[in-house]
Amino acid sequence: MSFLDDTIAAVATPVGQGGIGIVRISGPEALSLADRLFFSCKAGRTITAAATHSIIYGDLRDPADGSLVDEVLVSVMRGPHSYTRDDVVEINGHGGMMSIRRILEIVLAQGARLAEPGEFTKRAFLNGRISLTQAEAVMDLIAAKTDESRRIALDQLRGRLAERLEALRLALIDLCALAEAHIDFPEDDLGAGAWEEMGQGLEDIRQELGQLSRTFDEARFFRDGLATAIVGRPNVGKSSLLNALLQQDRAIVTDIPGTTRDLIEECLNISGLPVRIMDTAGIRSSAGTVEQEGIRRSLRALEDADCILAVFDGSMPLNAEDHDLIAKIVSRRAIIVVNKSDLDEKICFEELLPPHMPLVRISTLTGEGLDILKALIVKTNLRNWNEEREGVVVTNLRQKQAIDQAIAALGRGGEILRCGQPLEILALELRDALDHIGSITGVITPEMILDKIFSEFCIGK
Ligand SMILES: Nc1nc2c(ncn2[C@@H]2O[C@H](COP(=O)(O)OP(=O)(O)OP(=O)(O)O)[C@@H](O)[C@H]2O)c(=O)[nH]1
Ligand SMILES: [Mg+2]
Repeated sequence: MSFLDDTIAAVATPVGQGGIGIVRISGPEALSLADRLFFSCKAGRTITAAATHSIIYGDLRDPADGSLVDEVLVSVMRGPHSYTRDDVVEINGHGGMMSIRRILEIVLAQGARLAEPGEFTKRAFLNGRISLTQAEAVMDLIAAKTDESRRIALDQLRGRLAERLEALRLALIDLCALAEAHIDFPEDDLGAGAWEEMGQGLEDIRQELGQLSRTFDEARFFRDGLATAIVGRPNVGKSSLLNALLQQDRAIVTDIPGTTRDLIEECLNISGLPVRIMDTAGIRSSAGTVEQEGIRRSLRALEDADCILAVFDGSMPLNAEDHDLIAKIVSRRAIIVVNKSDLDEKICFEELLPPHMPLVRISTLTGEGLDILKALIVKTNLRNWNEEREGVVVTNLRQKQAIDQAIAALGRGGEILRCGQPLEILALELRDALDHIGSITGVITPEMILDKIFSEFCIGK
């Protein structure tokens, strides 16, 4: 449930020690509530009387006993020119965990309700300041792992996706109105040309949505990261590869096969592409209970990965386990990594491995080939990105699914037109497509979905 008429508060800065800590308050009581705690050194200076977008300095005291809680700067932003469009007060205190918690306590004791995760942004959306895609972009911006991810989130925050979708929605409303007018006044003959035009209009919108939907294939990596699993039989150098890519001694490396037991996941920035790289337990058949569980996790990581780095030991001939791995990855997006290039190569890998797969020779020991591998990870996974990155892209699964549902409804609508079926059925499909597009920007989005979206936000945002 969303309440819009009460006053909410939360700590807006990260937990821990910092130069300052901020308690944010939003709602009709924000100014008067903060005033009961605030004492300016200049007599008579109050938050309620302060100009909007001003900052005032003073003491914060607990009204219960008059004790000093902190020295603060208070920012005053009156609605509608604020983040939530309600009155907003931000209390900037010294950034210690105890003192900022104490400030929140006395704010809550004055009657503010502790904000739910994302509730400030939810209010900005419900009060009509931003669209739902913009609200989602706020979270993406906060979570952005690379500069390119930040740029994409910012683009969405500025409303580019919402604008594009709104234009398509308005075009669709026109078509819908035309169909519905003809249902109401069938005697007004529109002529064959009008129906053709309508069919074309539908198709144009469907094509544009299709183009948007396709950008998700690659754009999603910038939001969620490219899930990349390093797999291979024991001792080929998977953990050494993880360490070399991270340039840190993260995973244990030994010459004993079966060293890694658990998944190790780390984040890597390769030319702006956020990569979630996973080191896995070496896959083999003879293994003890603990290792078997590790191998089960390796196989699952292999299944779920967007991209697989299949590692082989270049100094050894291929064995049965290597061949098993090749069978598992042959139809997947994978890069063959032949490691230990500092040693003599025993076989010709090009002849034994699937020819369609990119292959790179590396040595985690000398660092040879690592740059080529990184470039290959980008090239294999971002095939269309150069053309797509300047346009509007979709990074969020919820948005992509709604677009696909709209595309399906428009496809059915086109078919109905072509077969000359009743316009009532066409109008239903068009309404369906409209609902799906509207749900993306939040023109119509069920409360349940809103709750789910905002619950993934952090507290205080
Ligand atoms: N000569 C040479 N040895 C390497 C290279 N990379 C790894 N090794 C050695 O290979 C052995 C195994 O390395 P790991 O990184 O632990 O191999 P792994 O694939 O993670 O092994 P498991 O965790 O058991 O599956 C260690 O002794 C490494 O020092 C390389 O490029 N050249
Ligand atoms: Mg290992």
